[in-house]
Amino acid sequence: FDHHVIQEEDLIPSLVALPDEGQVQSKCPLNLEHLAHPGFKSFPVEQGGGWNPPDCIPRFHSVLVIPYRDRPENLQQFLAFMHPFLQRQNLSYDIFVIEQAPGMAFNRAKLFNIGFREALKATSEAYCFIFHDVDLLPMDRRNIYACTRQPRHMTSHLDKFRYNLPYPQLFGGGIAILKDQFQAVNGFSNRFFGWGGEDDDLSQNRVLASGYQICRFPSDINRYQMLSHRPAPRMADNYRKFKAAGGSDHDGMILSRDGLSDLMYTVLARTREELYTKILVDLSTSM
Ligand code: NGS
Repeated sequence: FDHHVIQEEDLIPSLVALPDEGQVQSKCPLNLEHLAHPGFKSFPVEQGGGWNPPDCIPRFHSVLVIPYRDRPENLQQFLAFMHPFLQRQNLSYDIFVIEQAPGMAFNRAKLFNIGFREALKATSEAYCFIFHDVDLLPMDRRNIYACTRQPRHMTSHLDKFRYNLPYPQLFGGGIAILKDQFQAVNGFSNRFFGWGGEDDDLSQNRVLASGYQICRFPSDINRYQMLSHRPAPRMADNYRKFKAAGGSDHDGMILSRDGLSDLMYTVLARTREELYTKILVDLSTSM
């Protein structure tokens, strides 16, 4: 993306034709440069957190998957911010919050895998997935939450790092990836508990190792604000796991048996909340 305006041809359109409701509707404009008008009011969201533009046919549909535990203030702020943000982009979208039940260390990557599985069961429209942390808010309205041809790292320039990219291969925070691409790399690893490593494993050992490239929008568009919270405990072991997986998976061994293919979990509750669909899961049924 050497141009600083995102073009429609950069993005993957929705493949699903919306049902004709007897109205003559035109396609929603991709008016990213005109999103700044101040009078925008958000529209009511369907129970469960889904939304479609009321007066035009959306060009894009996105499923947002948010792994979650114990951060109610962050979740409220995230939802209050994201609904109007996504609506302004004329997207059709669904928001799934995957909550890990108490007990084990947090497993962000496995919660993403579960969100992917559950969203595919719940909505036939799912083809573009945004795997996103609850504590990051996009600061530029041109940062369109749709999928690109190649997997995209979205959250590259954070206020916390004075809008510098910490290292070029970073793939943490928020990414956009097509369903087929995510399936082709067997999703995330399920083996990273606690902070760190799972995103490096996805980018280095899976996405790049499978021949995809990683793209980013320009740095002025990829700016994010990080919400405050207690820091997560870092796991010393995760760096070793990430390196170990990279060392031996070129024959596809680890890739093919760790990820969507061996994903096990128990759904404790599915709730259509006012602003999102919540899926509470127990991870202790397997590794
Ligand atoms: C690396 C972690 C990544 C993490 C990145 C950025 O060290 O998971 O730092 O963290 N990798 C390992 O632990 C192997 S940040 O600077 O955003 O706090 O995403």
